[in-house]
Amino acid sequence: MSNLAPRNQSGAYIRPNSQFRKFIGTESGNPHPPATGRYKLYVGLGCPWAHRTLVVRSLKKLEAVISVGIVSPSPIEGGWIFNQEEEGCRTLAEFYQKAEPGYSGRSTVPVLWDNQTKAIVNNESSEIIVMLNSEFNEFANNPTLNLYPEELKEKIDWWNEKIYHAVNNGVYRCGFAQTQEAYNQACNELFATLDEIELALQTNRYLCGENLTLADVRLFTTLFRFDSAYYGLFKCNRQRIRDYQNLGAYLRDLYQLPGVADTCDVETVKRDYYGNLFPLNPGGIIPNGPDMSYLNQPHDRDHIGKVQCFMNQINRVAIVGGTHGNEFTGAYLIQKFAQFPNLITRSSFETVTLLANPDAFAAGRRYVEKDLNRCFLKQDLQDPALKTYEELQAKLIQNTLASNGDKQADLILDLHSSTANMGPDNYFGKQPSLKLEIGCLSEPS
Ligand SMILES: N[C@@H](CCC(=O)N[C@@H](CS)C(=O)NCC(=O)O)C(=O)O
Repeated sequence: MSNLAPRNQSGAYIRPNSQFRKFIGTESGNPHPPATGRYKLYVGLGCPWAHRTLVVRSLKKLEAVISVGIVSPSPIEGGWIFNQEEEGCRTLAEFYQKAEPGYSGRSTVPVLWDNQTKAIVNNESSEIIVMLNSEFNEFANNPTLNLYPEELKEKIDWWNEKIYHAVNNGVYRCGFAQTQEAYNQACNELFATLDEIELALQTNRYLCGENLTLADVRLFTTLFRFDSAYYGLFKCNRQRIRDYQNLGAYLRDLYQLPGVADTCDVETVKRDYYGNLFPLNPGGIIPNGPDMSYLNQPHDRDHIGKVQCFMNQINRVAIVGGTHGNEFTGAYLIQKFAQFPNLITRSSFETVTLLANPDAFAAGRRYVEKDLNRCFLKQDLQDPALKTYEELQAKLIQNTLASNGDKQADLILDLHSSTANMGPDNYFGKQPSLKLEIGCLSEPS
């Protein structure tokens, strides 16, 4: 176990640092300039760190620019072996030796290899994905995708730091802990962080908002392995990812991004973890389950960032009425809008009690997120030109800004099934600046 997993004095797992840390770049004198057909990635399909590089390669559409060589674990040799011999080497350890005679560190994947200078450029996944994101744009088929934009760097780095320790490496800290205390600490930190992410994903489609970033890629490859490997083998078993409402859907969202599923191989993940970490699974039996086909089910997260973006621009919201057939949607909307500091609620007792009813929430949530366009494009706007959510959003903001002045609310959400019976009193004695009727809704099919 201690060879498999280095530990400190209290039995906690310590991950060794990667040792090849050069960067591909255009600055003069750099022996590794960006080029097509020159660099190769060596990966093991079970490995979450290597998987990050495959995801970014795929999202940036670099398949024709950077080639891939696959290694598989050999329990007998205790390390990676090439599926096809590379540079005259059968094992990854030989390959490291050939590139750097006398190398005494671990022979890990991923490896970014320069075929021209015959050198390992870098073997640290967090740095390789930064290079793949920015250094190959002149050759990439998806050059405009920027997973590490300047304005989000601080936020991305903040999530990365937290998630690396508690989640990416956290699952290994659970699995390789050699004392009860070390396991307890790692497991508590892991689930406290997953809970925190779950909350953030309630109102953000991705970790840093509407845009997919490197922080999501880094989290994804751990989440993808969680239910099939870490939950069982590493004892990360407080709950599965699919049991989290937001994290489960977020995992499906990322899995379904173009090209991502092609990088995922759950059978290899199970075989590599259960079949090769002998001290944790001496019999080497590989479990049959779990059924991961749910990853292809709808994620319903397309609108999440958009709703938040719209809501951020409204200061004062009133919610009125809402007991006749609209309770589900109303309850859910109230929950969403409750984040506004200046919320004025005028909902009736029945609606408020529904806030405590999880089934009602689920129904309201399904409605709002599945069919947001229809939900907001009800007759009160009466503008047939408004066809899309974006057009509606622009109009709403324009209306609310234009009529701010003496109104109590920037936005009044009328949750009655019909406005026919609404007197002035229902709108706080004023005509609303904007009235949205969320009414006569039936469950989406
Ligand atoms: N910090 C490295 C970690 C890479 C790593 O630990 N890879 C594992 C596979 S999941 C490995 O190759 N282990 C072989 C060994 O330690 O001998 C990175 O992110 O690139």
